[in-house]
Amino acid sequence: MTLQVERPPSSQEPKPHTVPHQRKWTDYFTFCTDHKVIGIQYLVTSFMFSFIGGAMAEVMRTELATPNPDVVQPEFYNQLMTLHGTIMLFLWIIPAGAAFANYLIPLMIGAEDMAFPRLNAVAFWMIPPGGLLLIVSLLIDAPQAGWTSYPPLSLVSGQWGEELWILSILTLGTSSILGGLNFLVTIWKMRMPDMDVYSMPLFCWSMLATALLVLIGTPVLAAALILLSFDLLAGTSFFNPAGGGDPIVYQHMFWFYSHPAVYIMVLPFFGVISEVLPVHARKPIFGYRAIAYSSLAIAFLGLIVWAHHMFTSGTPGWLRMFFMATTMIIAVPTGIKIFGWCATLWGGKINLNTPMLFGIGFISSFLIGGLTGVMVASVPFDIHVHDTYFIVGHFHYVLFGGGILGLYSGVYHWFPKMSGRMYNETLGKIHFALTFIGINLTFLPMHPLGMQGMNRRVALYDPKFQFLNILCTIGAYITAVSVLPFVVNMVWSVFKGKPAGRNPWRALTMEWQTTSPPAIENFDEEPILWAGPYDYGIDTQMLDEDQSVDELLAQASAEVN
Ligand code: HEM
Ligand SMILES: [Cu+2]
Repeated sequence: MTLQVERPPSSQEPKPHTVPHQRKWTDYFTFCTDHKVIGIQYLVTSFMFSFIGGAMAEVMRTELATPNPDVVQPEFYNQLMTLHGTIMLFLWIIPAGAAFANYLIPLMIGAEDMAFPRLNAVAFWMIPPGGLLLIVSLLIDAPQAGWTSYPPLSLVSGQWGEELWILSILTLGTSSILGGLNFLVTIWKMRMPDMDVYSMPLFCWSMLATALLVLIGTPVLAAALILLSFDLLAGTSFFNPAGGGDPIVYQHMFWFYSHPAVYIMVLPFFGVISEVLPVHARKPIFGYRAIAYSSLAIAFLGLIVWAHHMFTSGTPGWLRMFFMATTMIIAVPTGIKIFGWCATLWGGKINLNTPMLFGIGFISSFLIGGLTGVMVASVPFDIHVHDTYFIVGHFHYVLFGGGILGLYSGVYHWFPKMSGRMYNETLGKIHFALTFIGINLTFLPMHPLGMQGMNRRVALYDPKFQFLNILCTIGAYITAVSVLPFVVNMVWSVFKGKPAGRNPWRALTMEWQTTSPPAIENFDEEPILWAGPYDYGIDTQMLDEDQSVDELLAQASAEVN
């Protein structure tokens, strides 16, 4: 079924180049409006922050290797815990999703740039100062109330650290809203003339759903944080029970954003996986429309389940039943996706290269996180494991499995496109093996720990939990070491990797039709849509030599439909 797909001959003359063909390296440090530069700026910046957030995790895990606070003091542990969570979410995984969206969406839909290129650059340039506010807080007085910043704790645990945290999240949230707006308009308005929504790659569908969530959810978080800021600085009592305020209202507003935020974090990578698997299994994606619609279904359901984070916050029983049921229903569209991915692999000519290994690792880890998610959606079980390590294990499987492994898969898959060179396959496989062993060793033992009652967000614990904690810590060290082959591979290959050519994977989506890396104006010739994004198996070589492009197009589209 596989074939060598080549771009059909074009009748159009190449466009004359009025601007230089490629970017200079210095452009990456400027307010550049090219979506490809911005995509790479997002990607590199987010990885820089991941090293900081990751180092914090390693210090925490070192502290947790023993039951006593002998490495860091409890107060500093709380600060590390808060900053680690915040950095990993708001400065790694969310910007990394935006990185792919920026780089890929215009290329995938045959556009020259995003709808609002300047706004795009503004959105990126809000991230470094947003991150800096957090890092600076370490020098003054870092926040300690966790990434959720629940009042009243956040109102009594250090004013300036908390305020810097709020300012940081407001900055990063604004960046995210501007980005989301841009993705939405770009996907809707900038598609090349013949591309209807059903010939759009699935990554675009997943970004459509993500952008909707960002636009609906993030402003609510911003409102909550502004009110919290008033309580903190101006002595109001929106959430402060001491002055008659209601801290539960904060929880509602916070989770109205933060539950959907889980999907803001993982949906882009669901999209990435839907691109990677068919290419490296040489098969059309199974259930294109089902996967496309399931992104929208996940987005919708994601917006109505927030109070499952509040089962133990005094939520009345009848209301808990509603949130329990709707939460469990999310398993349906998620299951549809997982089923579609597995069916795509089924009987495919699977090439077990690095993007594919991370893709399969993604499916298995996300499955574990999803299953423990259904467990905690059940009210009685959640009451038992609330605020224990079971939760920490669960959400790290979701975020590492559903997020970071998908991110790595995408990084390797599009590395040839972005850099014009191939990465080293052996180093890639070592990276995968260490990461996969590392994260499972770190996060699997957390489930029994939580069931036995080990509290989360604490630096000290009962000595009977030590053995499993040592396993977690060893796993965390292995995960840390796994970053080395990755960084070496990326840096070395950017300069020395062997040239990749336009389309090393013989993929069918539009971004592979142009040079690697793409020229400044993306396509040197007007791109043409001559097959659906996943039409592996349609043999374009059988078309006659003397056919015109129009005939070719007509025939190709007849075969697609
Ligand atoms: C080597 C990898 C990692 C290790 C060893 C690690 C370790 C930890 C530890 C020890 C905690 C504190 C748990 C507690 O005291 O309750 C924690 C919390 C957290 N981690 Fe990670 N983590 C890792 C990767 C990640 C990633 C990739 C993400 C997200 C993309 C993430 C997001 C979070 C969040 C949101 C929290 C909760 C913070 C809070 O409760 O305020 N972590 N992690
Ligand atoms: Cu949730």
